Amino acid sequence: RGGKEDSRGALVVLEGLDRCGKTTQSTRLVPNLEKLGHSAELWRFPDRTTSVGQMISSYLSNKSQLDDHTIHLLFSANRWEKRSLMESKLKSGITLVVDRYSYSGVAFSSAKGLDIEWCKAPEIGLLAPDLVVYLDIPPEKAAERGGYGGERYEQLEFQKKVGQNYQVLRGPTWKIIDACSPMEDVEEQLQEIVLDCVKTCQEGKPLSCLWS
Ligand code: Z5A
Repeated sequence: RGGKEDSRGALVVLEGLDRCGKTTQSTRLVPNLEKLGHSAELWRFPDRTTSVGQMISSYLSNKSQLDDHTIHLLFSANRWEKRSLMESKLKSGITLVVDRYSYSGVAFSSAKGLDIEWCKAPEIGLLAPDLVVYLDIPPEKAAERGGYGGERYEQLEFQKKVGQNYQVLRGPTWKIIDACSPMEDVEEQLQEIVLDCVKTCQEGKPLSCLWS
């Protein structure tokens, strides 16, 4: 393997606590990649546009109540419903920059007290990211940023537990960026790491599945 015929786009995931800057950075990264001649798309989970996504959105904005296990499985289903599209986009050479993925699923649900292995199980078989960039911010700092407190989960104690769970999930494909640095510095570091990953995927790195 590794020939030109195996060239593909990269699956890049941004993770981190609420308000760490994922939206800011992912919306800068995609046009930056395009300017450098790479095809790229911005995705985010939850994808609130699907019917499953609308159930999730209603739950997050406290308009509906769901059992913790049920909402966990809905978040997972929301990724499964996009899996085949994700694979075909990657194989057609498009790099996907994904704002939150399975790690959010596990870190948030296990912060409610659900067993971490139980939380990981429904994610098995989804595509494994080539790169996970964790935008690292202390929960207290994140809380100082605008708009905190509107949705479910946007509470300091809860975010602290989520941060601890993320640490447990860290693996060899993870890179950590200090999310308290100025936006432009984060942008520059992110671009450099991602370009490296895009190159490896163009050279034919095979796709793999979670949890690997
Ligand atoms: N969730 C789950 O439980 N299970 C799952 O499987 C998934 C998700 C996928 C909704 O996610 C919730 O769903 C989320 C996890 C859970 N709950 N929480 N918490 P979401 O992605 O839709 O929402 P979010 O995480 O709350 O994203 P956000 O509010 O959009 O935050 P962000 O994208 O990380 O940050 P931002 O909007 O780019 O920036 C926030 C503010 O900080 C803004 O004013 C910026 O101008 C400012 N900012 C950004 N960068 C900087 C720097 N470097 N310096 C200073 N200020 C900055």
